[in-house]
Amino acid sequence: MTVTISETVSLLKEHDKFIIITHIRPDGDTIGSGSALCYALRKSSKTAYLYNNTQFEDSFPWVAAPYIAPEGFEPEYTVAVDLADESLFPEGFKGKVNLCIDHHASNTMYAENILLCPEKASCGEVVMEIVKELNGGLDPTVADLLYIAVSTDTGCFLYGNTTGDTLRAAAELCDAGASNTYLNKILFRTSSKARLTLEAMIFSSLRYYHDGRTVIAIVTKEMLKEAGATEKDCQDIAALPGRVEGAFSSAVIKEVDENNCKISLRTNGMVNANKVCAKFGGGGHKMASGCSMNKNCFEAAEILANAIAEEFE
Ligand SMILES: [Mn+2]
Repeated sequence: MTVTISETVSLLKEHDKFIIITHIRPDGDTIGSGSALCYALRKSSKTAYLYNNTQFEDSFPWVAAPYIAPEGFEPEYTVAVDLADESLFPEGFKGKVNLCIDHHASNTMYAENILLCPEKASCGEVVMEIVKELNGGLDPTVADLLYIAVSTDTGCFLYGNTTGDTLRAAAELCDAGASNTYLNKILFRTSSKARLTLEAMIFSSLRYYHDGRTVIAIVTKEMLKEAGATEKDCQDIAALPGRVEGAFSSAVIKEVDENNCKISLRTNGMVNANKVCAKFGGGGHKMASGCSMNKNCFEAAEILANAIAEEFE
């Protein structure tokens, strides 16, 4: 059943012993939204915890830490945040979801009650409205958690999902005491040494095709080893080669093993990324798609560049 913000707040007031679940490969939105909701429920004298998502350690572990459920906690009411479908449930989670709070238009309506706001750039903006009604306002702690959610889902307000409403929500969080300068620095202007070493290696070995309109980066296992990079250091590397001026299409080809690689293709829309990747059994969206090839990375780069050229208008 679809519920409104007020009905969601009533459901939260009527129940207790909450467990809040976040999606697999958790991002700042699911973690910030879940932690903020947990904090707000505790502030209104409820018992609330975050389900112990085994992947919290890969993504802002310091945000979720104060809220993780102890072993043996027996919840009575389950809330999912920023979680569009059951295949994204965190590892080990079984059971039904009483309430889902989300902003993905693709939500499969798996929950008993759903508050869905697809017009919002982040789930954090939906949770913010709930917190205001539940607690009668925002305090600096919850404002920080919600700022993490809103800012990360919009790439620090750079992505196309950012609207005037998003910026107004962020402004309200700053007014409520969110440490925006500090959070922007640690979320968007700080990288591990391994990540920066890897970026330097990627930028210094870019391959240019079609007068620079196509830019391809190759990431081998050897490079990862040399940089000391783990999976965590590879987040969003697909966006790096597209920063080159004049690039219409950009790809990162990541070595899986000697004769197998994974490809992430991004375009400015002039080339249909989905069509290119479909040629190799992959797909996605017009401006961002992926596929695999049973080739070594260097062969794959040539094949991909040719496939992109076939799609030029
Ligand atoms: Mn989100």
